[in-house]
Amino acid sequence: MNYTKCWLDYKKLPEEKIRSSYSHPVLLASGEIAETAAKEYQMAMKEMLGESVEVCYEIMEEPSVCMEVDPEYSFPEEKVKNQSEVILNQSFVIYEEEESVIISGRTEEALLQGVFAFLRMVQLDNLWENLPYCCIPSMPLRMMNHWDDMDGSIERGYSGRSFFYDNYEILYNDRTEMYIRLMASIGINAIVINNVNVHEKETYLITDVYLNQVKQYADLFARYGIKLLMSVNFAAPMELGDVPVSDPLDTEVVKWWEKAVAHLYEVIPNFGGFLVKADSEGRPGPFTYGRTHADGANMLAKVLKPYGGIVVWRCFVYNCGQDWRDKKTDRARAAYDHFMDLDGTFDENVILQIKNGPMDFQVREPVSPLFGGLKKTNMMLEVQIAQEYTGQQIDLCYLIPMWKEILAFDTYGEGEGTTVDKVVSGKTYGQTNCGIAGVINTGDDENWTGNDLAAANLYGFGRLAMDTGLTAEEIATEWCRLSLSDSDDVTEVVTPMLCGSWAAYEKYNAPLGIGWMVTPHYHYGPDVDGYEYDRWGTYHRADLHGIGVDRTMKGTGYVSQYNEPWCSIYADMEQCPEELLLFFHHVPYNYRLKTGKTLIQHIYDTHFEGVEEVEKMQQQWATLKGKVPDRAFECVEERFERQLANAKEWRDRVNTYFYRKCGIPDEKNRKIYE
Ligand code: GCV
Repeated sequence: MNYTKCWLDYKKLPEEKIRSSYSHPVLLASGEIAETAAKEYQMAMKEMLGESVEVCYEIMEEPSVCMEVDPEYSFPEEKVKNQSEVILNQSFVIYEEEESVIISGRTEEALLQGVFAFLRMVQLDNLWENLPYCCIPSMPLRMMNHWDDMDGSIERGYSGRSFFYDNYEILYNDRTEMYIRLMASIGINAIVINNVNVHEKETYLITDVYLNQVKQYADLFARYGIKLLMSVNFAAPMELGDVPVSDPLDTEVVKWWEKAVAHLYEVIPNFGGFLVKADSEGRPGPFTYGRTHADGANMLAKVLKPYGGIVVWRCFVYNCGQDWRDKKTDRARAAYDHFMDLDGTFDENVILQIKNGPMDFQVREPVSPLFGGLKKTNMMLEVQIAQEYTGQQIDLCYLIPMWKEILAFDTYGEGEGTTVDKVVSGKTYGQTNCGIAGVINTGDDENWTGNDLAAANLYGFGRLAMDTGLTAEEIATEWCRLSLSDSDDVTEVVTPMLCGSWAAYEKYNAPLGIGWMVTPHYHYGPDVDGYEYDRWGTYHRADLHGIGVDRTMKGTGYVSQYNEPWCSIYADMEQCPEELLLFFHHVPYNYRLKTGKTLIQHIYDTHFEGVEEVEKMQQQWATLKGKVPDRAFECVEERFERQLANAKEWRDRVNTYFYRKCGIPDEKNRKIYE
């Protein structure tokens, strides 16, 4: 085995923590997912008790752990209010009955989730204080997006190569099974197995060349209650068939898809659906034929509908051939401009997948205004677990605090309190085809995520999707105790380190929401003007007087895409949240921030502080030698060295850049290169 078990590396329980019921699992349910639940129980207990346990299929006299499916189970009144049947069918409860424990799920999928939760709590030693434990998942869909390419590379992958593909072959081995166990254990219920950028060769995934092997994945996923989905190329009828166009309203095109999908479901009856990146960064789409994204998505949706499939359609649509001289065209506006007018025109089995911000997973962005705009459309929030712009799993950047902020953002879509969390979970508008998707950060590295600490983001994504009420600290501590060490000495260092790492990263990165300033294409390390005169629409507009993009009504008008009061708040330099100041305004270097500091002094200070914070994290990590597994210790130690070098490079490049632009010296006379 050349991979770790991450948070499923169950440790032996101390004798005094073992209950006799643990040795007597009873399964009162049938079906392959229920069998998986029992198998997971056995595997975990073998480690935790140090001996194998037999599963019994009838009620026992002795105290037992009873796993059952009860479709009628009625959850407490206050918990089920406003919950859809879709969510309730994913819900479970764990309670004590005399000396036994009952794990009861409304469905087999829910039971499996209940068993994972039970095992987690036993391992964390907090089971009994939490009983009765009732879990009603926050998000109906909790989806992973892989950007794995079939040649075995991973677009924006920072932890080795794909464990799904190599050289246009599909891989299937014990690692695949470990992977799916990890996913199911954190509540994932849908996985897209290939990159959204589907190039010609990759389109063959939907053909007989690969379908039987894809079926093997789909069947494995299904045993864990997870649906398999696939990214498809909108021009597949042209690339694979002899149809001369991909016009969604062309009958030949529709027929091509109908045939392809009918065959797909013949081979894989439990197939989940398609993910589509269309008219974006060179990918084909309906625009070529003067059609809308609703025309494109609905065409596929109608074809998939008879089989129960869904279409997840990305809103990451913008002009990537922009002229930097043009100050009116604003990439930030693009998603809203393209999709807002289509609200209410998408079929029921279409979900729009919307990136958290209007640009592209920067260290700081405002929340996409589409979440406050769309009301009659199924929506899904897309976040990036893979740390493309947030340190590439070299630098530590625990992203749960960022995602928590995004989920808690009040869109005012239906007045005060319409948070993103409520919108994408379906609570505001009553949708059930909705939820959250994460671009996954895994690869075939031994520890799955390159940096061992980056696995906290993976774990946290799933836990948050199941329960958005969990705090970033709770998730960090849980992950640390399950994956690194249960000792307080370790969690007391690791939890605050994780929780402060996004803020530290932001300090030495591009300032106050302006984003970018990264090395083009690679997106690691600084290059302040790297994208400034390029075609991607990602400008900071720094000159000798100031920096930032005017997105007010005098500028690009982007602020108008927000509901009030955000529109007015963002438009006003004095009221605009400072962490987003340069996203919304072109600000003079001598502008005074709320701290009393000038903008330029703030930039200098935060860049020095960022490096100091990395040095501190590095020193703290050094104290854990011998307290966490050696392999993890060494891996993270080496990453911190690289992070420190990166932070210094960011500090010096950014500070020098601005010093050269404005000529204003650092008030504290620290070293700024000239
Ligand atoms: C998969 C950014 C990334 C691309 C990615 C794209 C997307 O532009 O740099 O690698 O492509 O986002 O989300 O589609």
